[in-house]
Amino acid sequence: MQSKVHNEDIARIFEKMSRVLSLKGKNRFRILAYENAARSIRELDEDLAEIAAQQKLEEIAGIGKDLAEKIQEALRTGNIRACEREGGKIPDSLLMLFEIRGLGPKTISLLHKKFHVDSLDDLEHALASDALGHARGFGAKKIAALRESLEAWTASHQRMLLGLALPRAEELVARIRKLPLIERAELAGSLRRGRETIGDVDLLVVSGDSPTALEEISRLPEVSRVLAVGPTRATLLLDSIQVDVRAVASESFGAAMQYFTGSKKHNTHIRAIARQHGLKVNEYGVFRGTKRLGGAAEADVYRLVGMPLIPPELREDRGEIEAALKGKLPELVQLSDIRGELHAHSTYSDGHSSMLEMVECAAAMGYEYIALTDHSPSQRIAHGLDRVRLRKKIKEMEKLRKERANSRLHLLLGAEVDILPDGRLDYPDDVLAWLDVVIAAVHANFNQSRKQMTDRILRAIDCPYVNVIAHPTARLIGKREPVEFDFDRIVSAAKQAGVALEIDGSPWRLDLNDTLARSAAEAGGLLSIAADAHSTAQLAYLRFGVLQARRAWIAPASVVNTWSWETLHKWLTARRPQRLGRSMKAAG
Ligand code: DGT
Ligand code: CA
Ligand code: CA
Repeated sequence: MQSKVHNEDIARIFEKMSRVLSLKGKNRFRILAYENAARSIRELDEDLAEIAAQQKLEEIAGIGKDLAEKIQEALRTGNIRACEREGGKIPDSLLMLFEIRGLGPKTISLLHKKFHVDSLDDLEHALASDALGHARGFGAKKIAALRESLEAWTASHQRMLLGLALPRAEELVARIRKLPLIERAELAGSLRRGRETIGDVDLLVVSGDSPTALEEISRLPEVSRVLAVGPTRATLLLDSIQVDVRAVASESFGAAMQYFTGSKKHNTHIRAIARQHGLKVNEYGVFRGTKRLGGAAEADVYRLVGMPLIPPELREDRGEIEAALKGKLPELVQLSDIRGELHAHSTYSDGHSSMLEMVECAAAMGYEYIALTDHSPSQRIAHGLDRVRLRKKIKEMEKLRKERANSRLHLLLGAEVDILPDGRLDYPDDVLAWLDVVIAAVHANFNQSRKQMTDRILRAIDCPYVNVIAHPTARLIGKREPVEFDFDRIVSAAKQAGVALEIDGSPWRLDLNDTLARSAAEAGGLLSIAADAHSTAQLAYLRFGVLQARRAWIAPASVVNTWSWETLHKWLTARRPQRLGRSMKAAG
């Protein structure tokens, strides 16, 4: 039987096709069609198989009759014959060169034909030697830029985003738990600690018959390749995600969880403390000499070395062990503390779900409030709203409020407003006054000097309508470096003004990151944990924000969206001239 074909598999086939066609110098529109199809498949939240079953493939942006048929074929057979034929003898390793920023089809062709560059490794060698130096189009500057692109690519591709890996890993664990031979299955490693990127997934299982259980796990349809399988350990691939599965004995399960959750530095420190007590801690248990003192539960390990269980997100040896020994572990914010969402998009700007859909989903999640914060006009590609379209959105929101008068969910009219290069906001004050929630963000001109950027954000914080600075450093993990500014000054100004700094839960952002969020909270600043959702499904990104907040030692009290509606409402309106709700009439 054909194992399950994922959206990403099909997106890759189309992406490959666009690259093959461009290398061959084929028709630009065909190339674009495949490129667009790959992109729009990657943006889907629903399974292509489900969409196909409902005969709705052609409703996807960029998918016509021809591509819909190709998707059907891929879903049935796992590949597309026409694409394989077209790809023919072109090695995948050559196509990988398209991943490198600054390399297009012409340069790749040239590298291939003249310098026999067929892979990233070849490229690295070519860039290191001076072979290219004499060729046209390869000046010193270009070569330096390519070296940098290659390095960036390598760094980001050795690790994978938590937000993409965690749901896949959880799917696998859920499946494994259903196997009759499995008694327990849990995720460990950096994934359990909630690190923003992970090297591989670590998974522990307990079974009365480990060798057979591991064989069965290796044959699950989620598994795309088995790299190794033995009596106590299997190494598997879920697409490009590597999974280390280890079978452990029931009486060692807690010790193994402690060991394989890491981090290495945390464990080393714990073992040093154990030695001071004359104990030995390893993945099998806690021992005095040969006498085993415990290890079935993870808490055993911590108890025996004299401290309470330390939450996995803190286990980085950043002071958590000292805190635990003193009985001073922080109270950490939990997903269940979150009462609402202050950063979400609708189809008014670049979201994929309508306002109504977003609102219904937020209500189903049990939220007390949601702000729909579509973009301001400077974000043209994201369909930022001008006054006219903002008025239309306000009308629709008023209608929704009336229809849902009995719901406990408060609908807030928001906007994610660009902070322009000089620090002014992208809406004038009279428009800002229409809004219940203003989140301000840097979306362009990232390369300003540290001083310019600091002044720019300080000015935005000064604006009395601003409630939150969204994704303050504007980084995209592996793609865009954080912007530079005087973080301490921003934190202190935000604190003074009562402006929250965001922890954006989008897997590509996670911004503020754990260390910055921790120093903001330690300085007494307010934080907002947000999903930055562009669809109903993405409202769940909030959990990745919560994980970062926990890694940042953050307590619920400093997170504005753990507050009750009454408290939040007071905070939102504290700085501004008008009262909340008045805005509606003014805009009418
Ligand atoms: P990753 O996969 O790079 O994102 O990071 P981790 O922390 O998941 O590291 P990984 O997968 O190499 O190993 C999982 C955990 O197992 C790690 O956090 C600590 C533990 N561990 C693995 N190898 C060693 C080791 O040689 N010494 C010690 N003390 N612990 C180890
Ligand atoms: Ca790992
Ligand atoms: Ca591992």
